[in-house]
Amino acid sequence: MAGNLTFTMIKPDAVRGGHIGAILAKINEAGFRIVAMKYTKLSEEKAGEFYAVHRERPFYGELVSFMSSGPIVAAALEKNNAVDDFRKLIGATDPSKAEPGTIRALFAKSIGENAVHGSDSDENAAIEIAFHFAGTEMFR
Ligand code: IDP
Ligand code: MG
Repeated sequence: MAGNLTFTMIKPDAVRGGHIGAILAKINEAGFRIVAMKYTKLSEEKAGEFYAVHRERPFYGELVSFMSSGPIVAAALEKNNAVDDFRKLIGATDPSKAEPGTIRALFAKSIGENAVHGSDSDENAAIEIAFHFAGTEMFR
């Protein structure tokens, strides 16, 4: 059975662009409920840890420095089929390939600075939520 939680970050490019409110509105309109949220900044160390699975990729250094370049909004979201439905809402990693109307098509600048993160599996959603939030910070 598909899980009902996913994890997102509004990335530094979208925060700098003033898109926090518009992105949260799209998330709510699509039927996701915010169960945890914080406005925070990742240290280089924390960004490196979060993206450790991409350690061997050529863009890892760039990704870590981008993700620690400014504040982010981190949130846990609840909806039936949350992981897949959220990936549909955000669109492809490369905004030039993202479906019209998706968050990345609307707000992303490039394949690296692509406005939002979305978990890719129920297992990773649980890991990523636990990375950012204590149980006492979640309201389900
Ligand atoms: P996803 O965010 O759509 O799941 P992943 O392949 O998991 O995409 O990559 C994680 C993040 O790494 C992307 O969201 C993006 O910020 C960055 N990234 C992915 N591919 C590239 C690339 O080719 N160049 C620069 N950054 C990239
Ligand atoms: Mg990914």
